[in-house]
Amino acid sequence: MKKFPPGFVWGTATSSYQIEGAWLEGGKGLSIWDAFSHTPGKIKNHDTGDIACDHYHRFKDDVKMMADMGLHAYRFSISWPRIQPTGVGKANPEGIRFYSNLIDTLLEHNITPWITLYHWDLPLVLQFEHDGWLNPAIADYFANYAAICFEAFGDRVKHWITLNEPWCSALLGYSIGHHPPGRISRDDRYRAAHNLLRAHAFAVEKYRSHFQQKQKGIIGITNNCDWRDPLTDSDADRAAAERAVQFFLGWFADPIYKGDYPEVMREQLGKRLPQFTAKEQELITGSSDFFGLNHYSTMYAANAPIVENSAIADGMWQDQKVILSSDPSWEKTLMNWNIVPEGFRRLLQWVDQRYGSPEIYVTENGCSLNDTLENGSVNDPKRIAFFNGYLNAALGAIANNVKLKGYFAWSFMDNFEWTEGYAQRFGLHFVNYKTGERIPKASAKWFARVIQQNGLID
Ligand code: PNW
Repeated sequence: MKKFPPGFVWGTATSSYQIEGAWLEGGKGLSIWDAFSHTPGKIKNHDTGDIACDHYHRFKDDVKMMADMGLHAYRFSISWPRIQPTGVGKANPEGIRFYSNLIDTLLEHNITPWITLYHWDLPLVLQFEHDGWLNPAIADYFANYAAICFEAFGDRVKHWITLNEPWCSALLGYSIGHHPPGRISRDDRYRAAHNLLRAHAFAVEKYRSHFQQKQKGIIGITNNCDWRDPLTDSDADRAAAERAVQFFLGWFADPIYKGDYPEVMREQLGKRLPQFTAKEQELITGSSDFFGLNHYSTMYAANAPIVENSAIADGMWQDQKVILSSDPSWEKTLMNWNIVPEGFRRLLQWVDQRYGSPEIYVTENGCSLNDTLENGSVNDPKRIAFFNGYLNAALGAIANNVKLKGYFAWSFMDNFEWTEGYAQRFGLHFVNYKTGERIPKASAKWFARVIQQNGLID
């Protein structure tokens, strides 16, 4: 039988900047995404998150729709500048009130809140006065902000995620400049990543020493990783694929599960890779109660001893000595991401093996398609096939003893897809951005049925 084990957590996920809107309401400060999206040329069609899905005003209806789907859990993020408008100092009561109401509404509908503390919307003041993630002091600022949240919400919230995808923050923000602060640099990604990891560790330390015993929640981090399959069976390509995954996920998960960056990164990068102090190492080792994993796609990796003249010369692949490619037979999403469910199974098993069988929660997985509203409904068979394929792959991993405990579809509804603006639709619900109306897609009904059948899939 193709059935998920009892107790499996079924949820959907979103993030603050992508859905809330209300960018100047409720005493909120500006974030780096407010500034970036208002900078001409950065976002497709000049889209911004100013209004987005207007979730700030519509959250009660959204929670009702989640309840209609039978969701067990909802993963959302808190906008740091809604809580601390300048990133430091006293909490903004209106910000606290908004999330407090959201949490209460979820609990009234028996939906468990999973909170991400940082999904990329850094208070702008921390960027321009303090140099964002390049400043070591940010780890303390983040821990202080986290403590405000534990204090205000921890009586009702038992599932915490410190950071969403620090790989994206470091690489897209400080290496290729696609995300704010828009830096293009060879080494800043490693420095930003280092402070992201320190910030995570400091926040977890705060939770464990002041809140966890009383509040009895769990805390972890969510990392993202695409899978890398060797292009050929050669030893060199196999080693390249392994190296690529270590540079992707090992970069962030090795420090947490093993106390330091992967050996292969140290070998390739030498002094370019920062060092943890002994005290930091102690804090970071074992700093996640579960393994949060976001996964979207797969590519081939081939060994590339010299890639200085390569077309993919953003530096990251040069550091890895890897060249990526796709199989022409793979189907693609609207983001041009390859649909390869088998890669998901392999990744889950890789995590299981490398990190000693941790409990894994897939906190994002999904696809963007060219959805259209026709006669009041949205038919998205390709998304249903996507979920069906990836969930079957997940079942394959579970059959191999991987401790996968939950799955959050990305996303509850169409939303602001970063530099792509509203040109991408990842949602289970179609959003009409003119009227704000949400319409369940066929995939939402399919997903609801899976939950209703206690995790039985086709
Ligand atoms: C994730 N990549 O971003 C984010 O957590 C979401 O906010 C986002 O909407 C979703 O995935 C879809 O993009 C990613 O380049 C951005 O591998 C880039 C990558 C992966 C995830």
